[in-house]
Amino acid sequence: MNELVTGHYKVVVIGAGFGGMYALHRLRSEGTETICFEAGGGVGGTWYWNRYPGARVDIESMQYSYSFDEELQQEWSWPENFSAQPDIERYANHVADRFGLREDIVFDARVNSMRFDEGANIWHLTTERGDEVTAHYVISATGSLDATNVPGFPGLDSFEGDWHHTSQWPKEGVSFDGLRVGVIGTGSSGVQAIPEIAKTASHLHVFQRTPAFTMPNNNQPLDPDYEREWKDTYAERREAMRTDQGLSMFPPKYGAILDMEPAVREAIMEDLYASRSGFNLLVAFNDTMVNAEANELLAEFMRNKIRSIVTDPVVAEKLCPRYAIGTKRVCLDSGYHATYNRENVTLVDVRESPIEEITPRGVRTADGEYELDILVLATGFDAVSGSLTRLNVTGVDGLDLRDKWKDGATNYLGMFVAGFPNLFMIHGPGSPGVLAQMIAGAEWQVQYVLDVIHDLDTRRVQRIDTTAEWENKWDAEVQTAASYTLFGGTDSWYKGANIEGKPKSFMVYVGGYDNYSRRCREQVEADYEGFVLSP
Ligand code: NA7
Repeated sequence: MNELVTGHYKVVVIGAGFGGMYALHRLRSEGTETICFEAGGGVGGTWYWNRYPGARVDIESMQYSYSFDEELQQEWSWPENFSAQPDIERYANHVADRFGLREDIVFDARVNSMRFDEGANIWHLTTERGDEVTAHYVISATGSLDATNVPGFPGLDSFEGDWHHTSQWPKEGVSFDGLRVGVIGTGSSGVQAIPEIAKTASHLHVFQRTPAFTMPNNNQPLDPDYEREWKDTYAERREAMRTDQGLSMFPPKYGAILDMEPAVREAIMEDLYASRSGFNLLVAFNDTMVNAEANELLAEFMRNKIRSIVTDPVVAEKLCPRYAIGTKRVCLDSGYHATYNRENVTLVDVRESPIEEITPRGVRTADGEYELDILVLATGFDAVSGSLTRLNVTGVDGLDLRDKWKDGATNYLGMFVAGFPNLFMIHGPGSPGVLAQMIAGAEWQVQYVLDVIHDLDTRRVQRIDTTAEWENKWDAEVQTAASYTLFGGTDSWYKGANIEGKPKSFMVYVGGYDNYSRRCREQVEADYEGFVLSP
């Protein structure tokens, strides 16, 4: 759709990633007047933007896909167990075409303001390219990892080579052939990109501030028998996922690691490390995320793996993370640590010698200047809340969402914000979002939001809001759930600690999707306890 859009819609959806596409599909199927604004030039959201080399999903593709349409899940074939970005983008495009979604998606249309009209109970939305619409309801499906974090390195603009952030990767690709490359950042994006870049760069310098725990994905082409097994029993498997804490299916759990004889636990860990996904290790035991001693057993097992792979013992120690495993997002990799055995790869510890500036010729740390032809920033995101605050949202009494959230992204049930009526967040702060299988989570939340909208229609309610009191109660539940785990002890993007000046408050509900979905339903069933409904 190219022409500028004006007019009134019952529901405006923001974002055509997996959450937004599903919301749009459901709304269109039931004949609701709706439209979707998408900042990118195509569908896929996070999977549209993050097209850096090596970008790959960390949940098996047979799971990380839509469950809402049996024909769709039967007809689609994934090439690998853990599909790469181009295949996930291809899938997103297939879904958009198959369900005719493009008709109602406005591409290259970044929403740049949203204002609530209290008299009329409608939202006014504008986009950067000039669309102006009103909507009774807004579903924001803007993603958890959307607002790019470019740290304010002095001198970045003076760099004479090209630089790219992994989440805004040029569509035409980037050649590293014979170039001196620098990568800053060793989270999931860096860990995935580094082995790929090292293959063709003349030299790669990796600027690491905090090493990541990363496990092998043991990726393989999808075995047709395995695919058949899944497809023959998709319905049961999806049902099992829906009742799982993380909306995922992992191999059986083994109980408490602390109760095990050393030889037994070593054998289990070795088995899982070599399994279809090393990630299985992270969820195998019921005490590793709640007990520091248990966590350390798993962490040390992983450190020993690094020591066994990386031949230079000094480099190996620098690559060993010291925080509790799992409290920062664990990465899944394809040969990450072995990359440091290559002649053309050098690890620079910028915790030891911080980056002082970017110069026209490269990166200067406290140790000296590293000359580079090209620079890659794998420095992450203003995660979870950043994609919402940058929409410029103004609620009741002219309240700016940025001001509202200056001390923390308070919300109710991870979907509602007091003073911002008729706005529903998909994967918002306070929901399990990034710690559950995100496509399944979006399907659940969209269903919930549509049920609420239907119910409001039946009750002839015009406006749904919540209160600061209930936001505080929900925040207490979110923080209490986190306090039973080791998450809170580490500075991570889960609690906003990666962005200077962002309030540190844990933004993800870690009590499990089973509890989360029950709590969301309970509050509606208790005659909308915690909500303010206005006729
Ligand atoms: P992450 O996980 O936030 O990683 C960003 C990395 O960049 C991390 O290693 C940071 O170190 C590093 N970083 C950030 N700012 C700086 C500065 N100023 N100097 C040096 N290093 C810096 O983002 P990703 O894109 O890798 O992954 C995001 C999610 O995508 C991931 O969790 C998966 O869910 C998929 P730090 O740890 O802050 O010391």
